[in-house]
Amino acid sequence: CFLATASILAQKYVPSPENLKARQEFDEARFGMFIHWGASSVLGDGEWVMNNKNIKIKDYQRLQRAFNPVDFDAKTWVGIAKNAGMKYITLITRHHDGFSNFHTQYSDWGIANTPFKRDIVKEIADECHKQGIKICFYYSLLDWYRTDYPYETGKTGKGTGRTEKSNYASYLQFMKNQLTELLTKYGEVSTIWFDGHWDQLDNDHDKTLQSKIDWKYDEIYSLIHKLQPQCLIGNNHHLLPIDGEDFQMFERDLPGENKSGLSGQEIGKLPLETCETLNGSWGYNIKDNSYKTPKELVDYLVRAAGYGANFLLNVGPMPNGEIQPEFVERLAKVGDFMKIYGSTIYGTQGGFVRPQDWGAVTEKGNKVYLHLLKQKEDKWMIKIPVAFKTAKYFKSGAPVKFQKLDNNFVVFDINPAQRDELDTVIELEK
Ligand code: JFZ
Repeated sequence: CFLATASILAQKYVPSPENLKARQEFDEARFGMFIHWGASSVLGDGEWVMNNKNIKIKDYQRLQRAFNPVDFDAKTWVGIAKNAGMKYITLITRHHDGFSNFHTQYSDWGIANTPFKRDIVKEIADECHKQGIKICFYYSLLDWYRTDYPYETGKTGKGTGRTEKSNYASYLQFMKNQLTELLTKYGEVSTIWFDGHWDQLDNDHDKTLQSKIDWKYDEIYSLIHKLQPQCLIGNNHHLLPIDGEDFQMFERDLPGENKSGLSGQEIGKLPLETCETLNGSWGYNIKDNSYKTPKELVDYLVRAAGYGANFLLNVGPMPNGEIQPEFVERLAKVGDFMKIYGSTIYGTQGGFVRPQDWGAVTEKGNKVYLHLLKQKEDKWMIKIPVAFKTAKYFKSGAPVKFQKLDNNFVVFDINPAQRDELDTVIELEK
């Protein structure tokens, strides 16, 4: 009876008015830059290298002397994101190797003790605020470095040479301390992006949140919302949103497609975000040349928008502090696309039909945008269950010939000269 009362008293999260406004702004942004960068970048073998190569903590620590990104310039990075049409940056503040990319009072394992010394999180956050783009922080729940992280129950990090037993109370306090730093010393933070929950799952396909430890999300989330009520919380747990979260993310998957084979890909009611890599890696990887083409990137962005989701596109900068030219070039091409077509993507909602093989639909106010990504026929029939008065090519404004048939079917006569190799957009006016 006491327990029942206690659980009734446990408060359900009620987002503040600032938070609801921030959700709406986030839901209008549609395109952001993910940045995986830190000590692991030095090895050029991805951000999982410590775990994958079973590098012991005492050996991995040597990266602290080696990480010296002398060519790093926050202004250049933020400029690259803005030029690509991105509205926010989600930066790794601390990944699974536990290395803090910011000045922290709670650990010696971080950027402050490299030859570089500078607080790159501060420099990027300040530059984002200056250039008017939002800054978001990725923060790993999983830690391969600290002895108090419950690695005995986790799946990864076992080869890293730890001897002490975990102590979750101590680890939780550490995370709270660092999150407090991140939310009090870096100005307005738009989202906190958690990752690592899956390290403690009993069963990857169990949607009941059966984690081997109680992460105490209620305590972590309420701390964040107390420090910055507008800050949106997301968690890469591949489950339906947990109480206290403000957006739902889909790693390497479009909402509802479940192509990654991960569990829990149902769509909840919160703003959506999907993330993908520009080549095949999150962290800098010198062997990875599988760059996505501008066309593939535009397809992904438009299809995400067709689901009503943001696209968080990742770059893994080099250890010297530069973003490699192959990334910069491709992002610039997407930026050229967004300069023309941005208004058919920003601030839109998913359209009357989910993305299809031929492309996707977005809507805004009295406008419906048909994005013909793969459609090749000049006579094109589609069912459009909304009444519309006019149809024109978005780019040129030229009218599109069409004929309305029964049952909402419409046949468009596509003029080949009006096609755009990336995305032919037809604007319907309701
Ligand atoms: C995680 C990280 O491990 C990775 O390094 C990167 O930061 C990415 C964005 O997120 O990757 C995951 C997370 C979850 C699963 C797989 C990879 N999962 O649930 O199978």
